[in-house]
Amino acid sequence: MTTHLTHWGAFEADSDGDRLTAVRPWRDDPEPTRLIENVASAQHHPTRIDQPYVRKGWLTHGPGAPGRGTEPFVPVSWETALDLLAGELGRVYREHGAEAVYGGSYGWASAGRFHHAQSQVHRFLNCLGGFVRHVNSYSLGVSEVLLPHVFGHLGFVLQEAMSKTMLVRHTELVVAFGGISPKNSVVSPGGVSRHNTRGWIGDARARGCRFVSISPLRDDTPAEAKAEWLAPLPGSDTALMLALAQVLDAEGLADKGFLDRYTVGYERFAGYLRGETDGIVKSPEWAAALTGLPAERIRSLAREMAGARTFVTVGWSLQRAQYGEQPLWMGVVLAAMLGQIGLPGGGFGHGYGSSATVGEPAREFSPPRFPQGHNGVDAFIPVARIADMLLNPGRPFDYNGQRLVYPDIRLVYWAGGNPFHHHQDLARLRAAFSRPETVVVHDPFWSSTARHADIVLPSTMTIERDDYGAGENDRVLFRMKAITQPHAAARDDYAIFGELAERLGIGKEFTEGRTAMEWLRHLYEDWRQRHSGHDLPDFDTFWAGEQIELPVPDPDQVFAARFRADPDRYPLGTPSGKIEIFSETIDGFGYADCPGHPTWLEPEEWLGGPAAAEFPLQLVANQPRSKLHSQLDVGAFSQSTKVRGREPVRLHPRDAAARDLHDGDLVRIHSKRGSCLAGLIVDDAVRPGVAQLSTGAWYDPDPANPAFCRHGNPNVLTPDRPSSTLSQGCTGQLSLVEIERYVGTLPPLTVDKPPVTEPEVPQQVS
Ligand SMILES: Nc1nc2c(c(=O)[nH]1)N[C@H]1C(S)=C(S)[C@@H](COP(=O)(O)OP(=O)(O)OC[C@H]3O[C@@H](n4cnc5c(=O)[nH]c(N)nc54)[C@H](O)[C@@H]3O)O[C@H]1N2
Ligand SMILES: Nc1nc2c(c(=O)[nH]1)N[C@H]1C(S)=C(S)[C@@H](COP(=O)(O)OP(=O)(O)OC[C@H]3O[C@@H](n4cnc5c(=O)[nH]c(N)nc54)[C@H](O)[C@@H]3O)O[C@H]1N2
Ligand SMILES: [Mo]
Repeated sequence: MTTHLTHWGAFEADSDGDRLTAVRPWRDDPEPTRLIENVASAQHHPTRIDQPYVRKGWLTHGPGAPGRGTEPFVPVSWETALDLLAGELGRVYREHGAEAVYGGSYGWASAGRFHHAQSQVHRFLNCLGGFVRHVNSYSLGVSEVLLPHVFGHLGFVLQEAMSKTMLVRHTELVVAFGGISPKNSVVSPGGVSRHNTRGWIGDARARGCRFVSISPLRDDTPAEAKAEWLAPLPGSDTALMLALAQVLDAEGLADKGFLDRYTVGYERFAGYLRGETDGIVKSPEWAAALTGLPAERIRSLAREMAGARTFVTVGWSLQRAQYGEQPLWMGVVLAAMLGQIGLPGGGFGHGYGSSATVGEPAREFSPPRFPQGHNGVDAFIPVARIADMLLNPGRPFDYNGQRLVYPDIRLVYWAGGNPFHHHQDLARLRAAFSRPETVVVHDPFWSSTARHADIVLPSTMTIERDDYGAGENDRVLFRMKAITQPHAAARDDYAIFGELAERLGIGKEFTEGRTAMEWLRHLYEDWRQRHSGHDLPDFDTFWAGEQIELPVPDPDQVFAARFRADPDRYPLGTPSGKIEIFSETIDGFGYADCPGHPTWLEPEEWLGGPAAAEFPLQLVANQPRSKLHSQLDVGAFSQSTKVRGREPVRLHPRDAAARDLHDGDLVRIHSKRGSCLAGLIVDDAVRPGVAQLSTGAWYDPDPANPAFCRHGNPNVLTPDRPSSTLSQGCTGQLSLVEIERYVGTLPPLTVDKPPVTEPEVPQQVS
């Protein structure tokens, strides 16, 4: 048995050289996940890319030929593919410069830190002169921009977060906005060694800690919490938090001492709470009308929070929405008013349950990394502005106090991500993807993005190559030795870039003369030397073993303890060094969609607004429980959750009955942007008025209508609307839809098979 690591956990496997013959969870994992079942079952699925392909029109007519996403692919040899691609890269860099190449290549790729596809493509393009990059993520697009203004860098909030051990020992009340999701906390970028969500929650509960889960889904918090479930209208959390704050303010429960010493701008904000600025007191009665929660429960909850060691956690999903700054900022303000930031088990957290990482104490140092080199291009976009950029070259836009301009992109290079999974309004994205002259994709699978490329190169999966990896903040570094040979003609991304680099005359810069195994040894030994005080095994010993534990200086980490002890010596990373309840900087930008303090702003698409008349259901497009994003959707565990082969959508019994819908029905979901098929599950764990359809079903567009997905990808429904001018983040989580029974013949899926191919044509002279 060989131990191996994925983003969703470690496993042990046997193989016959070609496929995994037995897979079981890593022996040290107390809460293994069924996601590991997807790996072996997907490895040789027909949707694995077996060899290089070029889109027919591109091959025949050259760069810029129309038909991307609809034409057949022509299989070509590696030699032909690499020659064509090297020629095209040379042309674009020569004729248009590095500013014409988008290499953001956002996406999770796979665990394993050397073969991390995004690092590989960045290093490669940097050797060619650089590329237009992205900043921020789909995960935390608002947090990354907002927190430095009001609380300190995101890394501070996540890496120095309160240890779960301290919640287990000290917390009396956890108030979790967005829940503490048992499905999401199985995952961490780079991997997870020991899953522990149910464990720590069960232990805290056994000691007497109470949990209040504020979320549209009852199962957003594990049963072990025995949580009280409050389900305000999705998108209304800011109103709820404001009312909690108003009670604290009005009843003298706000911690004045804390506010004076550690925050700025409370009085200005309190004027808004009290209705002095707009004539509206943000009372529980006011919030009851917006959230649908009883005013009395809001009032009593505020008093309970003030009377206990309380931990406020705001899930990442709340900021993946229009005006996503507001609930996050308001969560910080609420915790500040309670005055427990910096105390064991009290204060504020961001995303307990959003990732296995949050609440794991910081490691003394991170695992080795593959250097990405220097990017010679200044131009960038906030990651979720991809379609805007491709559709509007030269157009100015605002972001975080800056005025920027969209570059004119001729070539898009993607390795390790799937924009036709992650982006919103896929029909619009498809129109945007028709603009560049050339789109290149590396992927192990015929992902939706690979199907929208011109040059498609097959990558290996991690089980087919040697690597090592550890999750963000995870304390175990795993050896990830190849368990099988590569599928068909698939190659490592590193090998592909190495060959391209040779052809483009940058071979030495890119590879530095090393094979992949030589890189692993070099990076590891260099890292070991930098941490020589730590008795790390040499590379050969590590490679002969299986994993090593990384040192953790303070397992019982208390968030912001130093700041609390001495705010002058350990100021926060904000302009004032304190928590900014009012931000002069943000106020100075003058953005109507993000004022100078947390504010209730009514979203365009929520159940409390006029748009709900036409589309009366709130779609929650959250993360899938049976896979990571779109990865391995063809795998056994993911497939076992489908309803008649389509992605499941959950609806409350009341909403199903009102539409005469029944469990197991095929339904059509539609929004202002588009529509999709899905299979219905009727479930009272869903708040009335809410439809939950997770992301991840591979986009299977109707050939005549790209806005209709036959499989159930919610991103044909979601709007491509920025969170705000400040952050320009993704807002995929919430949108408005309607659902009806699907009548008519069921169109077969095509995305579970490889795309149409045509026999090899004679090689062109390029
Ligand atoms: N509506 C809505 N949309 C959302 C969200 C939401 O909440 N709602 N959430 C967003 C969030 S938080 C995120 S992070 C994104 C995730 O979006 P992505 O990270 O883009 O999604 P993945 O499916 O993980 O894409 C990874 C791709 O890399 C490929 N891959 C894996 N290993 C390798 C490798 O070694 N080499 C190469 N070349 N390729 C590899 C996989 O096959 C897959 O196609 O989605 C976002 N989209
Ligand atoms: N199994 C699995 N785990 C994953 C991932 C995956 O794809 N699969 N993806 C990983 C990634 S990349 C990320 S970024 C994290 C994301 O972590 P999160 O953002 O926390 O995950 P989501 O599942 O999108 O949302 C969590 C819950 O928030 C609730 N919610 C939605 N809108 C609102 C609202 O307005 N108010 C309140 N109170 N609650 C709301 C929804 O019911 C939803 O189930 O998850 C990670 N974990
Ligand atoms: Mo994410």
